[in-house]
Parts: sequence; structure tokens; C-alpha cells
Amino acid sequence: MTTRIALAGDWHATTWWARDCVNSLPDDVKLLIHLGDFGLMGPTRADYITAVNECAASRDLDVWVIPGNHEDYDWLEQRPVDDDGVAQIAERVFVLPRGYRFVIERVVFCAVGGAVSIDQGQRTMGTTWWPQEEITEAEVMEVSSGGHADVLLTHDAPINADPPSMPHADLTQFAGVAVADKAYLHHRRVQDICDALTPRRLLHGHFHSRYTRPITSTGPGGDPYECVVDGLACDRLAGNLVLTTIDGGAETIEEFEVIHDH
Ligand SMILES: [Mn+2]
Repeated sequence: MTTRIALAGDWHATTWWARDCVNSLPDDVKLLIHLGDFGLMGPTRADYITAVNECAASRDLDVWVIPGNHEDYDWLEQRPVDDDGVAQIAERVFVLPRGYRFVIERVVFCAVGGAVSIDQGQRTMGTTWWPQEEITEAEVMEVSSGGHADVLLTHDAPINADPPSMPHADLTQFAGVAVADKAYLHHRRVQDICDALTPRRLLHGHFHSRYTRPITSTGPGGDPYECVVDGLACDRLAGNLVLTTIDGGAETIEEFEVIHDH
């Protein structure tokens, strides 16, 4: 069997973009996994969730969301979850908990959302910024204890990927030393999870930039391993969406251009 799924970077509750993404997909794609900053804003953006759901339902497609940092975690934590911690927020829209594992065509995936909002100084806690956005040390331990996964899906990037972002000195200037340090510590935590799971591939969002970079690091027991890191761009940009073909226990990624003339 061959299964094709879509992976998307940040949408920031941009309804027209989300619609165009879903409507552009080939008919055989029945699952879109979103890598965070989807725009989970609860009742304040119920229109967006409804629009994505209707679009997905019309194409018989499910949307799985890995939360990012710009999501209303207070609202999210109130959603009922199933035995695996998955919250169904609409008929075709599901939110995955940190450390959620699933298998498609013998490829083991692990999803771990969360990142640090570097502009939290300009935001209001509980209204436009939520401290639950961060992966905690305890969560790093818990996710790591699950052992190897083939593909790791995150919102933040592992530090070894050196994602296109502000250098620490510039970030300190912008956000202050405490937030800059927190952001870098968070990249380190994603790297720690990566080093425990030793995936051959990691895909993430958050940096609004499409890039591919092989990294080397050290797994459990001190053995070196290689991982190909893919960052996806955000809404309105090329490189926001990729297709993944999974066949015979292996996955291949292809670029996908969103069509806007439906
Ligand atoms: Mn983000």
C-alpha cells in the first residue's frame, strides 16, 4: 500500500489560505497534518475552524493539528480528549497531544507541539499568550521514554538545525535576555527529544521559512545519527505545504504548490 499525506506549516487562522491548501490537494490525500500555529483561538475564531472543517469534510479529509505557540491553550485544555489524549474540535479536525505516536504504512511518527513566543513581552498572558506553549523538561523525559520514531513532527526546530532565525544577540535586543534564553533553551529541548528518538527525518514550522538541512547528533548510548530537518513556510508563502508519500516503511517528501484559482 502507498499512502500520501499532506504536511503544512503555520496558517495563523488565515481562512482563505487554509481553504486553498485543502482544496488544492490531490484526491487521494485524506490526511493533512498541521505543524502548529494553526490558529486554535477557540470561540473568537470559531469561523475559521468551521471553514477548515467544512472544506475538509467536502473532500473526505481529516486535519490533525500539532499545536504551536500562538494557540489558546486555556481553551484547548478544556476540550474533551479520547483515551490517547486526542481532542476532536470539529467533525474533521483533531488536535494531537505532545508525544502522540502513530504508524502509517509501517513508518512510526511522533508529534510534539509547542514553542516559545519571542514577542510575549508585547502580549497579554491568558489573552494573546499562554505559558503552556512551552514543552517542559518533564514532557521531554516522558516523550523521550517512548524510544525510537522514524519521523518526528514538531512546531519548534532542534537547535542543531540552526533554523533561519534571529541570532541570539539580535533576539536579546528584540525580546530581552530572559525570552531569548527561553527560546534557545526550547530549541535545545526539541534537540533532546530528537536525540532520544533518533528519527531519520524531522519536520517543523514556526520559523516561516522553507529549508532542508541534514544534521548529525548523538543518540542514546553516544552513537551518532543523521536526521534530515525540513522547515515549512507559513501562510501566503511558497513552501507552506509538502506531500509525503509513504510506501514500504519509507517516506519521500515532495514540494507542493497551493492553487488559488478554484
Ligand atoms: Mn510559532
